Amino acid sequence: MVSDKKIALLGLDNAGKTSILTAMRKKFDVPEAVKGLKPTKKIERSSVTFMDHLIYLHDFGGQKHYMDEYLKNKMRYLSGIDLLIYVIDIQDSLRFDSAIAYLDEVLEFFEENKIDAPIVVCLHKCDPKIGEDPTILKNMGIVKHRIRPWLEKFKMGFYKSNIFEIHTIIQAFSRGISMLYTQNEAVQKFLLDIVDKMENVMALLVFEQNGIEIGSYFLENLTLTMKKKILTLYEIVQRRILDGNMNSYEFSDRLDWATKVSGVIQSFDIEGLLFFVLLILEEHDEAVVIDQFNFFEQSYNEIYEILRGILVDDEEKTKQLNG
Ligand SMILES: Nc1nc2c(ncn2[C@@H]2O[C@H](COP(=O)(O)OP(=O)(O)O)[C@@H](O)[C@H]2O)c(=O)[nH]1
Ligand SMILES: [Mg+2]
Repeated sequence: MVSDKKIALLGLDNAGKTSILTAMRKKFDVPEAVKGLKPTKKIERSSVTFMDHLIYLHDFGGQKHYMDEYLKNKMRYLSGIDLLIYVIDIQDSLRFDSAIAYLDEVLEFFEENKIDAPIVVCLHKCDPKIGEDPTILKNMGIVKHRIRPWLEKFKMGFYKSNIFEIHTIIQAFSRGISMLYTQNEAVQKFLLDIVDKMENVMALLVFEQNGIEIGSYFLENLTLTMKKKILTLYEIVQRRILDGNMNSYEFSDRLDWATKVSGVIQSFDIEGLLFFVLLILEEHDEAVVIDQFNFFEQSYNEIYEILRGILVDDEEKTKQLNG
């Protein structure tokens, strides 16, 4: 049984919703059946596959008359949502009031109807060149501050995104989607446990085959540039083991001119789905690195079982696998 999840993408018009969906479509496989839908009028539907789940994306048009209609018929449009992705144009400070009022209305509805969906807030159009711009930083501060009261009531995360760096969008979606699967907490806990027992770990990341992050650990104080470099390295070595038909690949590289690292990527084939685990160690003498890699290798069985656990997230599947 495939369990479908309903993901809603909401925000004012011009926030960037359709662009985000387009970016996701490029990245993920879209079943033929849902291609060729009409452009954003009321709700544009699309879907992506994540692990063995088909996830529907609903792009609610953000124009005023459509918004009013959703808000009038909230039950119809908003019930049954498993994950809300709310997009705010972080450059458009003149419309923060309306953007936040719209989100408030939706979340009040969730609250009244006990809809316990996690929420991803995309601080969108945070373009590569303006991420550190004082105006943009101030805008982000304002938006976060205004939304903050909801943090007590919902699982919620803020993510900077822009369409020029697709990984920012993938990351926001991944985090949101991973919040849908409680088992991911097991992955996260495992990562932290093992990092605790090791030395020199700079990053430990788990991805599924579409590039969706299942769990991650980054050493505190890593700069954004270093994290980006690690994610780029991930893409390169993942491609390398796929192209080379390998299960595992060890490498060395630099995160910047001063920081050398050693890394290993290992793939896991679980029920026909591929998962990748990437470990990045701060450079050390070879014996120490080998020792750490060996230690890490001993946990592969456990990783396998935990990842398998993610796939088995309904009773029927449990029975199917056990029987
Ligand atoms: N600078 C910038 N522009 C963006 C970004 N994402 C979307 N846009 C632009 O914002 C406009 C509105 O985007 P669209 O996806 O149609 O918004 P929607 O109404 O929410 O679906 C378009 O001109 C996009 O090219 C982004 O990350 N940065
Ligand atoms: Mg649109």
